[in-house]
Amino acid sequence: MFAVFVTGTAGSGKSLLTSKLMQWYNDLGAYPACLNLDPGVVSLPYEPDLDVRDYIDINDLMANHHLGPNGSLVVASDMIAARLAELQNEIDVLNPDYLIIDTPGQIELFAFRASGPYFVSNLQAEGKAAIFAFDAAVVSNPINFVSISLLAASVRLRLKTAQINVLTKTDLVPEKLREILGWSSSIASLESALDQEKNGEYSLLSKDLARAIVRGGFAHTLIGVSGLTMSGLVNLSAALARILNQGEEVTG
Ligand SMILES: Nc1nc2c(ncn2[C@@H]2O[C@H](COP(=O)(O)OP(=O)(O)O)[C@@H](O)[C@H]2O)c(=O)[nH]1
Ligand SMILES: [Mg+2]
Repeated sequence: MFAVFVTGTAGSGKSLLTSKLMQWYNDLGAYPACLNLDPGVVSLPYEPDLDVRDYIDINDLMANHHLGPNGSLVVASDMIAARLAELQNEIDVLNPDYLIIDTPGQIELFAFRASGPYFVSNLQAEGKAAIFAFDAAVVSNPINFVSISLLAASVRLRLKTAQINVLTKTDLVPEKLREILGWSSSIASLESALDQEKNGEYSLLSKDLARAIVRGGFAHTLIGVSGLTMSGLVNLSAALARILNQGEEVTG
């Protein structure tokens, strides 16, 4: 089994991408399964095969521990690691080719508390990869692009696993798409976009950060995908196969 963690900021398209990866691998003839790790999610664009909400009930936490919605989400996230053994049993029974793991809406609950990195390192799988979603609607401005790139690098440092950076919602930015992808593959084009920013102080600061990200080896060409049209899924699954299985897709 190969495990794919789908991470990114709230609303960046993680859950829709999870559902499309399921569809993609099903269409290939492989056996994918999906795990929802978001204890607070109300509705999902897919039917999870495994669901942390079966183990942790946010409403119970709020009622029994006198917590508000945010406090209960924090406690719930911390409880996820404690339920890993039970989840692992359920995963082993299903024994899928690919386990697609949709992570909590708020990235800090997964990546920046203890339980997410614990879960990533202790889940038993033949290969593991993380996807980090760059929301095209957010990163169409070069300063935002640098800011989200920093967050992606930070998640990489926390999860300590191979990571693929993906540009989601490409269908929303048809005119800007080539330019945004260009920023991810060429520091010169990112710097020239930052030069055109009106605020000189933030332009300079962003350029320094962008260079540090490149120097640190955190900059990778983004793979553009759309959860609406499924464009780019072929490139994403090829990139995942390179990390997980020496380039081989599992086709059933
Ligand atoms: N146009 C478009 N909308 C998207 C795409 N991916 C997600 N969305 C929308 O963006 C919103 C947030 O997506 P969701 O998958 O729930 O994000 P999550 O919070 O990261 O799980 C939803 O309204 C989705 O329908 C995409 O590729 N294209
Ligand atoms: Mg979601």
